[in-house]
Amino acid sequence: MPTFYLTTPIYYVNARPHLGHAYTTIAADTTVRYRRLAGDDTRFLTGTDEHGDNIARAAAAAGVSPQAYADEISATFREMWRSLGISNDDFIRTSEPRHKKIVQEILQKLWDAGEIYLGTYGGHYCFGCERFYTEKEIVDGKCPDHLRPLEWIEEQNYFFKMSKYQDWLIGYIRDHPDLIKPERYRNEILGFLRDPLQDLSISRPRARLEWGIPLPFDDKYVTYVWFDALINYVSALGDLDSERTRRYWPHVRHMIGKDIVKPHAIYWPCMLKAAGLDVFRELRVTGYWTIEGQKMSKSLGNVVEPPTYTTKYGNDAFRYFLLREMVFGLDADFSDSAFRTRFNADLANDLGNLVSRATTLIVNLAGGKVPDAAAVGGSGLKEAFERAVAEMDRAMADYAFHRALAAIWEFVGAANRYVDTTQPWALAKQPERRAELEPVLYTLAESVRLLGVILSPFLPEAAARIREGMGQHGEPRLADATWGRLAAGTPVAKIGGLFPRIEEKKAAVTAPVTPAAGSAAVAIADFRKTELRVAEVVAAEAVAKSKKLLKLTVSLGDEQRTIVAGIAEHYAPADLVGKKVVVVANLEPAKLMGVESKGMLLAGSAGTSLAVLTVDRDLPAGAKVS
Ligand code: ME8
Repeated sequence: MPTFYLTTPIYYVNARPHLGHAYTTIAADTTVRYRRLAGDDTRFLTGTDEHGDNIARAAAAAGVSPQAYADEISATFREMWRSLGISNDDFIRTSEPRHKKIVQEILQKLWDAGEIYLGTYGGHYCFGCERFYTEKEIVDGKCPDHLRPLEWIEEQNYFFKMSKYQDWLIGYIRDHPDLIKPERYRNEILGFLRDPLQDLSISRPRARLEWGIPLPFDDKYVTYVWFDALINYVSALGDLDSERTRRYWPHVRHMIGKDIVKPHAIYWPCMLKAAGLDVFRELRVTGYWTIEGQKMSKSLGNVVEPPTYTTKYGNDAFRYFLLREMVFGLDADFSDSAFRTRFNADLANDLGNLVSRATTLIVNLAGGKVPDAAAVGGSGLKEAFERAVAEMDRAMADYAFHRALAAIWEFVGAANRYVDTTQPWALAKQPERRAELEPVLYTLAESVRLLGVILSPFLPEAAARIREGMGQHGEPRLADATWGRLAAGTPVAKIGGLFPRIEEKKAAVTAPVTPAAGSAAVAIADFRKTELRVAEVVAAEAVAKSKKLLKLTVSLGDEQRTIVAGIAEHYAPADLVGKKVVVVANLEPAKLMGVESKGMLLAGSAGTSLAVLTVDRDLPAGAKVS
């Protein structure tokens, strides 16, 4: 049985949990739930990072002890994950004795092995980041993150001999191409490693900072917060030689945000190597969320906390949006309008509608029992399902949640089209065609049952409701996601209201996309000059040096063309391949960033949202649009 141990960052207890923390934790939760569904032996860890200057100062400002302060905020995180349905096996706090013990054990080991020495350090220090900055990193004498002046500090400190691991680390990253992903972060780290690596100051004098773990070999010092925090991933498993450590440590993977790549990709492997522990298997780095195009920050007052959405629309809707909207590793934007659009289109219309229609038909036309029939061969749904599962599996190995969901939604779309074309309600009215009805209803029931299995990592609550309505008991397993397993006679209940549509406020609907007043009327004859056609995207790639443009190769049935479209900020190339889009086919060719475009892709936009026009039933590539 494969073993899979995944961790999130442990979050600082100086801020309440927000959308960014929630995203990383939800993405990790989805991954672990997927591995569990596949039958792996999994372990999932999250927790809080509680030591250091920042916390000590925040506690002082609040007039409480650092421990009391940490207790309170740590509990907020724990409670937030519980309410969001996060399935972590453990929650580690760095102020716990079990953590302190392992940190001290590792420090002692490194000290005994001569990996640590006492030296003098002087440098530009940012109290916000709790770290020294190199000359290169400083911007106008200020911390690039906090934009506050840095302070020059000189003190005796203990150093970890990190510099001696530079060549080893470069070699290790080169030999393990999958260690750090996406690629851009791996390149960033290899780029950083072109400059000499410094030794790492791993202590802070207690005279300046009390709130930390004392060094076991000199208690006038406490451990530097990163040296302390990173060890949580090990300490949470127990003693270094415990059965649990031996079982899970060789399979550890870390998911983090792009802000903390350096400590994870540089300090941490060197620390592990020096301590004689295996290096993690994977470091997976997520992009950052902006809010309506702006950085999320307390000072801007735009920090999104999950309950704003989850109490109104449910945990699953929030999860779905985050997982579907962000291309893993790239930045993405959160906006209220994008949330509503996805909710209504994907969850209410596509999924909710399918599940409600299918179960209602089975209840009304088959007495609420799965009919005794085989699935309809040749409906294409079995194949559509198998394609979706294969693509979902590939995508999940890449942590490409958006691709996994897009693949599942291809299947949802196919199932909805199947209802439209077979029209079971009409079949039921024609006695001579009743024999066709039962296989159709079986096919629909099977489609819905399977969604209850494969959606479970992404939409755990909705998937559980689907399974319950479809008479499925026990934990779902990926092995059950095999077409045709649904037993005749299984009771089916109507599953309505999974995702009730969000009714748009008038203002939002009437926000003019194209100003109606003042736009000139076009004669029909003129409009007819525009040749609109359905085109299938066969390949898509980014246009070099352009943030906005994608180069698409589309098929118009009897010919292929290149079309350049300004949609790179809204679609990943992989999302477009296979889509049937609408293009203007008789436009004069134009060169965009050096690439000749023969035609134009049609898309709608409102504010920061953009959606490519597709056809809602299958049409062959090349079909005329009028
Ligand atoms: O850095 N978009 O903790 P932290 C996406 N304690 N993710 C975001 C985000 C945003 N706008 N803002 C924060 C620490 N995150 C250390 C970690 S690990 C041994 C110690 C997420 O509370 C993202 O995962 O500042 C980022 O890496 C993490 O929160 C930072 O959390």
